[in-house]
This record gives sequence, structure tokens and C-alpha cells, in this order.
Amino acid sequence: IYTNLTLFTPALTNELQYCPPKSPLLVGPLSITFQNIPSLKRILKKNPYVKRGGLYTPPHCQARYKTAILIPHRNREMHLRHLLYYLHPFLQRQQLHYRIYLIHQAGNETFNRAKLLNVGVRESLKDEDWDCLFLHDVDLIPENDHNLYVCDETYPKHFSSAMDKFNYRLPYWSYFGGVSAMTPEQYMKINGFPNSYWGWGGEDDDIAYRVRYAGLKIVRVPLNIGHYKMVTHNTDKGNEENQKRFDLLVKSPRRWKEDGMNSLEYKLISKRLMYLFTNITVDVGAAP
Ligand code: UDH
Repeated sequence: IYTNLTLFTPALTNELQYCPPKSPLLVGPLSITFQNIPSLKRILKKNPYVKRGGLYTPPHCQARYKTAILIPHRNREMHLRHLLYYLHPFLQRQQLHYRIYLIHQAGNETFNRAKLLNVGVRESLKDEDWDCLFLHDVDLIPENDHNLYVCDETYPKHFSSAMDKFNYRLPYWSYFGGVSAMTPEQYMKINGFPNSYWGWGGEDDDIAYRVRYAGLKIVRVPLNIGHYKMVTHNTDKGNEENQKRFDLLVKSPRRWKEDGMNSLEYKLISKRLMYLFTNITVDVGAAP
């Protein structure tokens, strides 16, 4: 029996073939609703192959891409459940090797989305040599699984090009917020995200500028594919509009090389492997 197993079970002989270039599991447009908030137990049951830490490897073929999903977070547990419910099956249909990271800001200081994402990049790269880093808001659900969660080899890529909140159009031409992705090389080339934007707004525009300063450009998912549904929400406590953002944006050409991955400081509080995601809790400090 043992001999038969080693001969015919690919997993044991290490002979898994690459997954096909185009996954046969894709279904195209998806119907997304937020009527019921799924329980974590229900999500777990629907995703039996997801390992602790929110890690998945296709069981029947060798994935062509390794994607890390980085989600900045605080006080959005309901949104997280909606996202996990839809995102896990979505990524599995794409036959990716992936892991979902939640980068959770500890404490009650003003929220800092960009810095949390820098932390996510640094911490996730300690685990694995990811091909692609997805910078993913917690409240955006992709509505079409042909929107492949894979990086562009040359340029930073914007994925949420058509959000319901903006009538499925770009709000403005250089918009880079919501969901975007870079290879680790592209991310380091722009020196990551600025650490100095506290509160709502501005950091995504700064990042779009950085892409240009570093001699790159933004490419996008076509509008008919990059559809996202946003879970509606009110303004968050601790994430008030950043009044300094215009001033920071003006200074961006001088600051981008000094403020980013090369100046990142934080205190890692914990890294825990939850059933459906890896939770990185971090103290990112406070606005000066
Ligand atoms: N985020 C949190 N907690 C917060 C604030 C932000 O987790 O308290 C994260 C979350 O991943 C979110 C992302 O940061 O998706 C971006 O924040 P946002 O959703 O507030 O940004 P957005 O521009 O919000 O999408 C616009 C709606 C603001 C409410 C307007 C009500 N009239």
C-alpha cells in the first residue's frame, strides 16, 4: 500500500504540476450583499483548506503566485467578517498561494493607515518571499473574480478602479486608494508609504506622487473588472480629517526619500495566528 501511495500521490512525490495560467474555477461577476453578517464559524466551515493564520495553498496544483493581503484595521470587526467571507473563496478560485494579514493599530491615538501598511509589508516579508503585496481596505469587496490578485511586474497597480461609492468610476484620474498592489521591489523603490499622515485623507495621493517621483507609473484594472462594493459606514472615531494633508502633499517631493520604509519605527505588540487571518497588533505611536 505504501509503495502505491508514493507512486500515485503527487503530494507525496512532490510532483504537483503548476496550476493552469487561467484558473478554471473563475465565475466572473459576483453577487455581494451585506444583509447578514457572517459568523467566523460559518466562514471557517466554508473554507476548510485555509490554514491557521489565513494561509492557503492550492491542494491540487502548484500556485504560480504568492500574494500577501495587508489590511489596515481598527474597530471594523463587522467589515472584516464581510471581507473574509467573500475574499477567501475569491482567492482560492484564483488558485493563489496567499495569506491574509490584519494590521491592527493598538490604542486610541489617531489612525494611521499608511504607516500600518508599512508595518504590514515589513512583518509579512519576514514570513515569506511574497511576489505581491496587496494594500487592501477592510470595507471593499471585489465583485468580479476575473480581477486577479496578482501584481504587474513593472508598475504599481490600482485594483479598485470602479467602486460603487463613486458610481463605478474613478473619483479622479490619479486616485490610488482602496485596493492597490505592488511587488516588494516596487514598494521599496518608492520608499513605501509616508509615515506622517495621521487621520483621514492625503496619504493615498502622496503614494501616487511617490510612484511618479520614483520613475514609475500607475497601471489599473479595467473599469469593467475592477468593481468593488463598499460596506457603508460613518466617520470613524480617531480618524478625523487630516488638516495637515495639503501642507504634507506640497512637501512630498522633498520628503519622500526620508519618510517611509527607511524611517519606519513601531512597537510590535503581538503577532497571532487566528483561524482566518494573521493578526499583527502594533503601536505606531502618535501624531506629533
Ligand atoms: N480603517 C480602520 N479603522 C478606522 C479607520 C480606518 O480600520 O477607524 C481602515 C479600514 O481598512 C478602512 C481604511 O482604513 O477601509 C480606510 O478608511 P476609510 O474607510 O475611512 O476611508 P474611506 O475614504 O472612507 O473609504 C470614506 C467614508 C468616510 C465616511 C463618510 C461618512 N459620511
